[in-house]
Amino acid sequence: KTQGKPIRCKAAVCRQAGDPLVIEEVIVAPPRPREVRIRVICTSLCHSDITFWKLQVPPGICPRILGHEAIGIVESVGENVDEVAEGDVVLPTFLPDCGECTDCKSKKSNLCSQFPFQVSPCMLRYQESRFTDLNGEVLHHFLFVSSFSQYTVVDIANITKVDPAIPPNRACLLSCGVSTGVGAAWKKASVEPGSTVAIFGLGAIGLAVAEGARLCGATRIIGVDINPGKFELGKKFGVTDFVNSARCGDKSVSQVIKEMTDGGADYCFECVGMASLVDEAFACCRKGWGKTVVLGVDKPGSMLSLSSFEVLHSGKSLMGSLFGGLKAKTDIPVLLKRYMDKELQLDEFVTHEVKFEEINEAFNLLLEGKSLRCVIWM
Ligand code: CXF
Ligand code: ZN
Repeated sequence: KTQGKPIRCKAAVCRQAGDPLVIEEVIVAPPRPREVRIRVICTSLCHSDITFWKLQVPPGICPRILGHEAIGIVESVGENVDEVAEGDVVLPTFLPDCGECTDCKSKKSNLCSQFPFQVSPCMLRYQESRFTDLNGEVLHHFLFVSSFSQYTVVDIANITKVDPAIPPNRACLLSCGVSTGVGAAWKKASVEPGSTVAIFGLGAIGLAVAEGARLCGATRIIGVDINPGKFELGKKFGVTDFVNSARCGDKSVSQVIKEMTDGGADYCFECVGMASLVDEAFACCRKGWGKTVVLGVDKPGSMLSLSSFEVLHSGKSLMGSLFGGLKAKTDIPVLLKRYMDKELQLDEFVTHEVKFEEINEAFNLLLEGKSLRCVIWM
């Protein structure tokens, strides 16, 4: 029995920002009150892992264990945990859902105020790490998940119990990327049947927005990307039209989309993480009722250039969202059921699967734009 004892296992450690991960033996401490130790079954690589892997700041953030899109089995629970038990299949999520605060109790938000979102190097409730290397050096956490380890400790606020019948290499996608995209269309924008949608950036998140919009009954889904090959790919997820933003001539993308849609799209989504594209998306959502949702993660400090006059006169809305506006514990099981009922597509997102030892290959595939989701089997 491992319960209550430290576990020695393998983890892929980011020793230095931007350097290949190093697979090494680590020690994973037992869970403290309101925490759960899970054996990670598989994890998939999300672009945010790459964004933070490259980041040199804050100083002292390395060594750390990245990874936040995963599925696992509960190995043991800390004190005061009755939501899950040993053997349960769970999805960890980076966004806490405490279920107790004003925001978690409201249908209108998924931004917990008891445990506000942060890229913390520690456990949620304690300024501590559960990881050490064999020399006793502390290894930091990432996004409260750190799934690039065969075992990890996650707070109960970041855990959703799921139906074990779903294949793990599909379910893990609902832990971050696909949920974020589908949720943005479904919960944040509330796309209606018959609407026109424009999606800036057809990576996994943009394609998941398309999938969500398709499920909501959107009739026109316009994909915008600089890679023309994304149109064929996008069609699988409901993309009906394509704009190559690198080939718009003297027109701006927003002009092109306004002309295509006779005045603008009902819903626009920015999935690249480029402030100038948020401006473009806002510019081509329809006056009066258009909504623009920001999903992309741009560099800290990048600013929009909207004029207040423009916002006033347009009657449009601009909204941000983390995790697509979804509440993990209530909404992930709904998406999971829709996959089991063959409505929501997940298989199509998985372009690659690798063994844990090949985790750096998963990084290369995503960096080179060759993969949508690469599942890493632990
Ligand atoms: C992101 C969302 C924006 C901040 C960092 C984490 N989510 C997951 O990939
Ligand atoms: Zn992610």
